[in-house]
Amino acid sequence: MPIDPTLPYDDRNIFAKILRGEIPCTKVHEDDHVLAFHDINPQAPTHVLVIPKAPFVSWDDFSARGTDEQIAAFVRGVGEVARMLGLVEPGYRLLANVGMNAHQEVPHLHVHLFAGRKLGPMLM
Ligand code: IU
Repeated sequence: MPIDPTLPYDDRNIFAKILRGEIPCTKVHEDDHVLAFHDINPQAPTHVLVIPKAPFVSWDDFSARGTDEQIAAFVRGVGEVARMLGLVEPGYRLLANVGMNAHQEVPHLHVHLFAGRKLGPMLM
């Protein structure tokens, strides 16, 4: 079920549990600010989720409340994951769903990173 992104952050969500180590994930990268792991239901040969360690519900919440330092660390982290996985050539796609219409299901900001096949010009 899509979530209501206007609700306050709820640390019972699945990605908060992953961050606390209560639920395992297939980790791709981790630093002080960012965790990246493989999506359990991949939609492309490479489908990685990149999340900030700090509690933000969505891209909207993050862009409004995140500090410049948090935002810079997250943006750099996403780029680093893509470079680390060797995805810059021939390319990759980033996607962040926000709210009901976009079908955001987990109320902790995550950026999807898709790669490994031609993704086409349209929305997935
Ligand atoms: P969405 O943007 O909120 O719709 O994406 C949520 C993603 O989280 C979706 O691609 C799920 O397959 C993925 N996911 C996961 O990787 N591990 C989980 O335990 C759960 C969802 I629940």
